[in-house]
Amino acid sequence: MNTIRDFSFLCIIAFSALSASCSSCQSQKPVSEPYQQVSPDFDADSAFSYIEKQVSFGPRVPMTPAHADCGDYLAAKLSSFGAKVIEQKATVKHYNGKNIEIRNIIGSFQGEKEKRLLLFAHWDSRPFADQENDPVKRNRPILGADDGASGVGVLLEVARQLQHNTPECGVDILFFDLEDWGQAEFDDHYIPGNWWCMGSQHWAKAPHTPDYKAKFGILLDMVGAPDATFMRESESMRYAANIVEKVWRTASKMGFGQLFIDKKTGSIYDDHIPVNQIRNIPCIDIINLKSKSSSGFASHWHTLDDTMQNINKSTLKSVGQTVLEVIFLEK
Ligand code: AHN
Ligand code: ZN
Repeated sequence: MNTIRDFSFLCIIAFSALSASCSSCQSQKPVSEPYQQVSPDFDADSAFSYIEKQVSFGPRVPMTPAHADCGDYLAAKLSSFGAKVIEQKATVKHYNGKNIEIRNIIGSFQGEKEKRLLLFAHWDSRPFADQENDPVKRNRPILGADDGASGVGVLLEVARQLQHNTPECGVDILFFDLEDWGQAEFDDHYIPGNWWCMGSQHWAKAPHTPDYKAKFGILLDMVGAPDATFMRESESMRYAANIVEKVWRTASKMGFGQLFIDKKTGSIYDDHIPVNQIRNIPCIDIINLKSKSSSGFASHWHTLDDTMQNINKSTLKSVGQTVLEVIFLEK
């Protein structure tokens, strides 16, 4: 590998070129970053405000007014960015025997393009904080600033950028519903079934356009924490190792290697699984995993601490800029 040598070589070239052309203008700083970004600048303040807005509705538990209002906000926002919005509504049977009305929200850019990329996140939030020890606390719904709203907030900012900047590929941004109503850990009776990711399971069986295809997909789940670490998740590696490679390499080139770590982790059942297995679209999951915690997730996961306190602009920037760059590099 000549990477380090090539890197310093490029730095020297860049620096000498700059000093030569800029000998009289003292105000300009020398640029030592050799990587030439092709994507527009991702605005982390903007992404942060979209997360705040979702959280301001309260917990977005399906079949509640806060959920309905937030859904309206997300659809209106995508539409305001010039996306063609389709809402997929359905009723699914849940483990508690109840029928739950779900709403997957899709915003498409350049719908006529055959080559498409799929970006997705879940927009619902968990009805109970079952990682809390206190029985009173664990029955309360979580705010899901990180678990849910962060991925959606980053993708809304991506959508805002796509309003004024046009990549080669068409882009579909998909907000899945009912990801996070898997059976509570405090439930005594385990009911066999696939109760996580029900919105994506539904969509994968019946996509919003018949026979929907995309070159590949990227799922963002819990991408806001200050100390986030993104590792190469096993199912992403199984179905889409080349996409993991592309995304992690891009992140590292852009200087985000601290977060996008070169390490493989175990499997997560997340929205990328139905999309991989049922739709055969190679998909990866960018998800904050913690190898030292017993759950494998961050300490605020499925607790009442999943609030704006755990959202960090620098993490949002790393993820958002990486995703934008991958989109704009794709031909
Ligand atoms: C399971 O815990 C089985 N899957 C994690 C998917 C998830 C929940 N992502 C966010 N919340
Ligand atoms: Zn969750």
